[in-house]
Amino acid sequence: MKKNWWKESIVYQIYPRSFKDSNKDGIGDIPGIIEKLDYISSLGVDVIWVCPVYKSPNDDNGYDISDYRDIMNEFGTMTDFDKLLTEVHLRDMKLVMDLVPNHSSDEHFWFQESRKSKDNPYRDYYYWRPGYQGGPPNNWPSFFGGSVWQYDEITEEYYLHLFSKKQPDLNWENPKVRQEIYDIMRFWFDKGIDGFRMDVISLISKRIDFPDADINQFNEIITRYYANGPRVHEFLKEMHDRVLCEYDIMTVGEGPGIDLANGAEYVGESRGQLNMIFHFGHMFIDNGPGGKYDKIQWLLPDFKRVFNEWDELLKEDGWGSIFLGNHDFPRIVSRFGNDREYWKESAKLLATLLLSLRGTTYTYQGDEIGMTNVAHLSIEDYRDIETLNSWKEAEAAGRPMDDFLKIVHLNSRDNARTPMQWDDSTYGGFSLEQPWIKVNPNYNNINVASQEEDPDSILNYYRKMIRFRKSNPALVYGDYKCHLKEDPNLFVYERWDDQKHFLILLNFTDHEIEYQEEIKGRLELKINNYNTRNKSMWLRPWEAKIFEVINS
Ligand code: ISL
Ligand code: CA
Repeated sequence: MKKNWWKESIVYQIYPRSFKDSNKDGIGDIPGIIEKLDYISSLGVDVIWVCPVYKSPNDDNGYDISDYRDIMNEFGTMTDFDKLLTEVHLRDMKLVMDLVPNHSSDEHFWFQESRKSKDNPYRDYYYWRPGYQGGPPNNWPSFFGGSVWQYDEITEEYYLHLFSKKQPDLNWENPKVRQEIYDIMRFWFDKGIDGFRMDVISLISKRIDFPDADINQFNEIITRYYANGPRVHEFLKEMHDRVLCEYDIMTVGEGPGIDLANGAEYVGESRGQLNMIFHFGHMFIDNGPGGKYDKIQWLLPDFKRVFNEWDELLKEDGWGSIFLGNHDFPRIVSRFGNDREYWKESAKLLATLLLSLRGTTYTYQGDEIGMTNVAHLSIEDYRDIETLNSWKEAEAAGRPMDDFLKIVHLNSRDNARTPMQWDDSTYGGFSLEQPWIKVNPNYNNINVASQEEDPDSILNYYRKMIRFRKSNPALVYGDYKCHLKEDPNLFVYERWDDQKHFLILLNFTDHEIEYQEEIKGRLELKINNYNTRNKSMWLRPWEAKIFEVINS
C-alpha cells in the first residue's frame, strides 16, 4: 500500500454558516473560522474541509455559486480567505475547499447570458430543451421536489436542474464548460489550497438523451438516469491529466449513485481520477423504498456489511473515506447511537469506530462534542430548501403533517446545521445576535467550554482517539477483518500490520453483552470509552474497547 499524507489525515468538516459568527449578524463567517483554528488544531486535525464559501445567493446555502472566484459577502472577503489559508498552514494543517462543478447559480454570469437567446455564446453552457406536448421535456423528478425542468419565457425553452431551479446543471458535454471548471480549480490551487471535495461528481455526466423514467423509485431513477453517466470517467481523467496531476493535493468526490459496482472506477490508483469518494451505503440505510421521508429501522448487520464490502473493494487499489455524517444528514449520535440514556457512551463509541477503520476519516463539526438532532415544533424554524420543499409536497399530497413533522425531526438536513455549541451563553457562543437558524436548546448541556474542563468528555475522548490513531499506523494502513458479521448487537474487528495488532469491540446496544469468541494471544486494554476501565470480555451498554493483541 502506497503511503500518502492524505491517507493518514484526520479531516474536520466545517459548515461555515453555522460554525462561528465574528461580526454579530447571526451568520458564521471566515473570520469566525480563523478565531477557532487553535481549537481545531487542538483536536489533532490535519485537514480542514470548508463547505462552499463562494459568492452565492444562498438558495442552497452556497451550493448555488454565482462567482467561483470570489467570496460570499456574508462570509467575508478574499483578504479574509487568504488569511484563513495562511493561518491554517501556519498551524501545519491543510485546507480543502468544496468544488461544485455540476451546477451553478442561475445568477451566475454564464446562466444570465445563456438564457438571453438561443444563439448566445453561453447557450450551451447549460442543458436547454424544448417542451414536449405542452409540458417539460421529460418526467424526471428533482432532488428537491418537482420537475428537473424549468420553463424560461425569454426563449420559450426549458433548462435542466437536478437540484433547485436556482441550480441549473452545467453542460459538461461542452468542452468550454470543462475548461472553465479546470481554470477555476487552477485559480484556487495557485493560491495554495490543498484539495477539493467535489460535490455530486457522479452527476456530471448523465443520460443526455433524456428518456422518460419508467419507474418511480427515486433512488433507482438516480442510478439509472442521473448518475455515473457514459462520460463521467473520461471527464475525471481529463480533469486529472489537465489540472490535478500538477499539484500535491487531495480529492474526494461525493455523489448519489456511487456504489460497490462502480466505486472502484473512481478511485483506483492506476486509473488517475480521484483519490477518494464518499459513498452513501450507510447514509441511506434507514431509508425505505420511498426515500428519506420513508423511514425504516436500520440493522447492525447491514451497517457492518457496508463497511466490510467497501473495505474489501478498495483494499488492493484505491482508498476509502470513513464518515458517519455531514451537513446533509442527521447527527451521528442521534442516528447511530442513543442520544438519551447513553449519549456520552454512544458518541464515544462512534468516535472509536470512526477513528479505527481503514480509510481517511472525516469528522463533521459538532460531532466531537456529541451534538444531537433538534426537534423544532414548527416548520417555521427550519431553513433547508430540501426540508421546506418536501414539506410543501407532503402538504399538497394531503399527508398527516404531525407525522411528517416527526420525520423532519429525524431526517432534516437542518439537524446538522444548527449553530456550533461553543459555550452556555445565549446562542451557545455562536453569535451575540439571533442566528440565521435556531440553536439547539440543549446548548446549555452540550458545548465545547464545559467539555474542555471535563477529562471524561466526548471532546477529550476524540482527542485521545485521534492521538491513538496517529501513533498506530496499523489503524490507518493495516489490514481489517470483521468478526461475527451477522451479530445484531456487536461490531467486532481486528486491525493489524507487522508492528501491531488490535481487537476492537463495540457494543451497539443498551444492554450488557459478553463477547465470547476465543482470541489467541494476550489482550492489553488500550482504549475504553467508560472511565471505569474494565478489561473483561463483558461489554456494558454502548461500551467500546480497543485491545492490543500481543504474541498472537
Ligand atoms: O442530502 C442528501 C440527502 O438528504 C443527498 O441526496 C444530497 O442531496 C446529495 O448527496 C448531494 O449533496 C450535495 O449537493 C447538493 C447540496 O444541497 C448538498 O448540501 C451537497 O452536499 C447540491 O449541490
Ligand atoms: Ca457573521
